[in-house]
This record gives sequence, structure tokens and C-alpha cells, in this order.
Amino acid sequence: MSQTVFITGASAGFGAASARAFAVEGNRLVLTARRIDPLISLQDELSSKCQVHIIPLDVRDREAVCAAVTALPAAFANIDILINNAGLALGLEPAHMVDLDDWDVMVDTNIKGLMYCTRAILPGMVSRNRGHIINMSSTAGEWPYPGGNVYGGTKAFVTQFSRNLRADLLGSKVRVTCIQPGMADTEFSNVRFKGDKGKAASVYAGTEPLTAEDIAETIAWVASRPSHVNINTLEIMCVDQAWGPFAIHRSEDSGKQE
Ligand code: NDP
Ligand code: 8X3
Repeated sequence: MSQTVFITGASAGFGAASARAFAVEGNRLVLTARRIDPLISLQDELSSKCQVHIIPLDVRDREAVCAAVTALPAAFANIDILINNAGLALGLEPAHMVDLDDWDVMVDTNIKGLMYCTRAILPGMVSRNRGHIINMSSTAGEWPYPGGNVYGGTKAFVTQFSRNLRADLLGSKVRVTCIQPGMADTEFSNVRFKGDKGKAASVYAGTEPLTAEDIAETIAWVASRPSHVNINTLEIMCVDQAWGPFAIHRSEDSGKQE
């Protein structure tokens, strides 16, 4: 069955790989991101397989999100699948040392941008009684780590927002899925470390991390379940990643009475 798929953050990583995964005959793709050049390249690459509409869009811009959805050409207007993927981490400093602007950008993108896209597209899905919202959370939304502070907080929002959407949508046929990947080798770490390629590469050194294609395949699988099946939450890690024990700080005089 042909579907219209709206992807945020389609210029790189999971979003671009998802565009490739959904580029099958009959489908219509709406690809959005701030950078237009990678979107044009992707459109050139995929337009022999399916119809592709690209929109330069910053998901933090509430008016622009509404305008983009309202102005969709008729062929792309009835969105079946929204992949709320645009997002980023900035920095890995402890909370008392971070740049507050970085926290603002993460909240505005990962939380508010995802809210805006959902609110703009969901009414159409409800009125057609058909649709699927796939939200990109992270293991960072479930499991804390030093320096994860606001990034993990934004992803915890995505996880709980996804569950609450399901609660609101009970009685409709609209599905909601939350994907929680662990470490995946995309532009993510390069963005987090603000272009420091050495630091970004060190995140994946000596491991076989998840790839963007691993996540895109998972998204495609989730979306292709029978229409009465809703995958609620799906956490995925590479085999080279797992949990550690609780961290315990010990000092020389700990526990000693004066
Ligand atoms: P990439 O950096 O490779 O891709 C991020 C995408 O988000 C880019 O297309 C970027 O496009 C877009 N984006 C960022 N800010 C905005 C914005 N304000 N408006 C619109 N688009 C934006 O990272 P990933 O593919 O790895 O990340 C995709 C999602 O997956 C993110 O939400 C991330 O938090 C999450 N994730 C990543 C993991 C990983 O280890 N890689 C693990 C778990 C979750 P542009 O810059 O052109 O706007
Ligand atoms: C990305 C995974 O562990 O870098 O969301 O936060 S992690």
C-alpha cells in the first residue's frame, strides 16, 4: 500500500537512511531539515523510485512548521507516517559547567520541535482515522550518564510524550511508536562535540556501533506491522554497548566519626 511519509531531520543519519528505506514505488516522501543541499541530493537520488518533496525547515520555528504542513502540495498532504527524528545533543559537560544556550537548543529542537510537528500533523491523521507517529527517543531517555543532563531529559520527554499520545489516541486507529537507540555512528557525535572529529571518532573507537541503516530498517519494520499492532517502545543497542554498575564515590574519611 502506498504511503506518504514525513521525515524531520532527513539531511543526515537516521532521517536520510529512513528516506531511503521508505523510497519504494508508490510512496511519497516529504523530507525536511535545515540544510537544503543534502535534501536536494537525496531527492535526486530517490526520485526515480518515488515522489519526493523537500522542505528546508527548522523544527524550532513553530510558525514555519505550521506553514510547511499547511502548504503541502495535494499529493503529499495526507500524511500516513510522521518520523519525528530531528534532534541533537550539544556538549557532554556536567550540569554546572554547560553553556545554557546549548540546553536551550536541545529543548527547543528535541522537545518543542517534536511537539510542533506532532501538533501540526496529528489532526489530519485523526480525521482520516489512519496514521503512525514514530518518535526518535534514545537510551539516554531511560538511562542516566554523566553529561547526559538535558539531552537525556529531552529524550525522557519524547518517551513519555509518546506514551501519553497513545493514551489520547485510544479509540482511533492512529499508532504511536517510540524508538530508543543506543550509540549509533552518524553525524550525532560530530554535532555534539561541535565539529571536533577526534572526539567524535573516539565515541565509536574499537566498537561496532549501530548504523543509520539499522535504525531505518527498524522504523520500516515498526511501520509495516499489521494495522491492529502498535509497537509502543523499542530500545536497541549494539552488542558492544551495555550498562555498567552504579557509580560510587569513595573518599578517605567516608563514614568516619569525629
Ligand atoms: P545526525 O546528526 O546524523 O542527524 C540529525 C538530523 O537532525 C539532521 O538531519 C539535522 O539536519 C536534523 N536537525 C537538527 N536540528 C534540527 C532543527 N532545528 N530543525 C530541523 N532539523 C534539525 O544524527 P542522528 O541521525 O544520529 O540523530 C537523529 C535522531 O536520533 C536525533 O533525535 C538524535 O537525538 C537521536 N538519536 C541518535 C543516536 C545516535 O547515537 N546517533 C542514538 C539515539 C537517538 P540539519 O542539520 O540539516 O537541520
Ligand atoms: C544518543 C545515544 O548514549 O550518546 O542518543 O546519548 S547517547
